[in-house]
Amino acid sequence: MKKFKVLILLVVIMACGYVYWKVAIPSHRVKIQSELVMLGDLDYDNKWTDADCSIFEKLRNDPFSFGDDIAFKSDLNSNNLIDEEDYAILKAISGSPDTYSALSTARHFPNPRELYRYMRMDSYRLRPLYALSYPKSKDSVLTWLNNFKPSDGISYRQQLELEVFNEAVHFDNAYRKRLSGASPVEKDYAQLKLSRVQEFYNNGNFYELLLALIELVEDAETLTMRNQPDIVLRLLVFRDHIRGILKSSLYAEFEAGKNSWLDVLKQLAVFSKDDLGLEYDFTDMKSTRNFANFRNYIERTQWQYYKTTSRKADFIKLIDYAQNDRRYLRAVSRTSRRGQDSLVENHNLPMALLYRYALNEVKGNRKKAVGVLDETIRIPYSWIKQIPVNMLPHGIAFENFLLPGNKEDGLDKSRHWNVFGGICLYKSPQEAVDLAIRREFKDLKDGGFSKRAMHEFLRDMIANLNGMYHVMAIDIHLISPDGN
Ligand SMILES: [Ca+2]
Ligand SMILES: [Ca+2]
Ligand SMILES: [Ca+2]
Repeated sequence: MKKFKVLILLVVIMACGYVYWKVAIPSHRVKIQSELVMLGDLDYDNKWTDADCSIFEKLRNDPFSFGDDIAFKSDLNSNNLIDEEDYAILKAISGSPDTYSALSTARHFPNPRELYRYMRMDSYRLRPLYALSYPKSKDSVLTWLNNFKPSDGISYRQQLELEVFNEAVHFDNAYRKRLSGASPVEKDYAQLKLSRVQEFYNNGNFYELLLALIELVEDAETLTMRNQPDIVLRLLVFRDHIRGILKSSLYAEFEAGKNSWLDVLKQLAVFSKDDLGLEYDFTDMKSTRNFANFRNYIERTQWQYYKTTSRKADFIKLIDYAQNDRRYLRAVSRTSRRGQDSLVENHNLPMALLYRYALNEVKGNRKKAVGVLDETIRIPYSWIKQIPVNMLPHGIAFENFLLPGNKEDGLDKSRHWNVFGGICLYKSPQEAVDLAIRREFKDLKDGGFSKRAMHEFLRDMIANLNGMYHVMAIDIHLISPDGN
C-alpha cells in the first residue's frame, strides 16, 4: 500500500513538472540562428586595425577574388556599394582608440552600433557593387573603362551604370587571370564578344552591355576545354550550324512552302555527320524507347539518388539566389515578344548562372548540380495542392518568374537544357545528341511536320545543345579563390 502511495505521488509530481514545463518555461518557437557581423573587420579578429585597411586595398585591386562575405563587410556605410566613403570610415576607426572618438571628429559618421549587424545566418546577403576608383583601368582590355564613371543618383539608368562598372571591373580581373592560359580558339571567341561589348558601349546600350559583360565574366571564370574530350567543343559547332539553318535561304524556302521538311532535315544530317559523326536517315527513324518521358533515357536510380540526396537547404539557397542575385535577375529578365528570339539567345546565360551556382553549392559534383536544378525547375507540389484544379494556370509563377524564356518557351527549354545536359554525364555527349534528335523528331512528327513544329524542333535542339555544352564545360575551379 505504501509503495502504491509513493507511485501515485511520483506520477503527480511528474504531471505537475510536465505542466510547469509546458506552460511556464518559455520556448523558442522559431529556430533561427543568427550571427553578429562586424562591418569593416575584414580579417575576422573582432578589431578594426591597419590589417583590415590593407585587406581593403587588396580588394580595391582584385575585388572578385574575395568572397561575398568580405565584400558585404566592406560596405561600412551600408549603401550597397563598396565606395570611397567605406574606406574613409575604416581608416578613421582603425586609427582611433575607439569608435566614439572617431565619431567625434566627423559630423556625419556611423554610430558604433551601426557597424554591427545582427543577421540570420541563412539570410541572403546581396553583394555590394564595386564603386571604388579602380587602379587597373588604365591598361584594361576594355579601353573605355578608364573614362567611364557611373553618374551619381538612384535612377534606373544610374543603377545600370553602377552595375556595368562593377561587371567591367569583374571582367577585367578575370580576363587578366585567364589570358595566358587561353587557347587560340578561346581568345578568338573572346575577341568576338569584346567587339560586341564595344559596340554596346558606343551606342550607350547599358542593359545589353551589362549582359554581354556578365557573359564574358562567366566565360573567363568558368568555361574551359581543359580535360574535355574534343566532342564538347563540337557540340557548339553543331549548335551554330543549326542557328545557321534558321537563318538560311533553305529554311526561308521551307517557310514559303517551296521546300519540304525533309530538305531541312537533310541539311541537319549533313552537319550532324560532319560535326559529330552521327548519321541519320529521317525517312526511316526508329524510336526504340518511350520518348515521352525524359528520364527513361537515364539510369533512373542514379538520377533519383542524386536528387534525393540533395539537401533541402541547397534548393532553398538556389531559389534565394534566383530571387535576389542582381546578375541573375538582369539576365533572366531579357525576354522578347513571341518569335523575336528565334536563335534561343535569351535563354542560355541565366541557365549557365543557375548551374554554376548549383555546382558551387554541391562542391563541384555535376550530377548533383543537375539533380538540384531539375528539382528546382519542377513546380513544387505543395503549391499545386493549394490551388483549386479549375484555377490552376498552365504555367505557375515559379517557372515563369525564376526561369528564363520568352513567351513561347515557358519552362520547356529550361528542362531541355538541364536534362540533356544531365544525359551527357550519365551516358555520353554522343548519346545525348542522338537521344535529343530522336526525341525532337518525334515532336516534329507529332506536329505533322508543320512550320511551327519545325521551328520548335530547331529551337529545342539549340537549347539541348547549349545545356550539353555548358554542363560539360563549366569548371568552377578554373580560377581559384586566391586569384591564381
Ligand atoms: Ca580586424
Ligand atoms: Ca558603401
Ligand atoms: Ca520538343
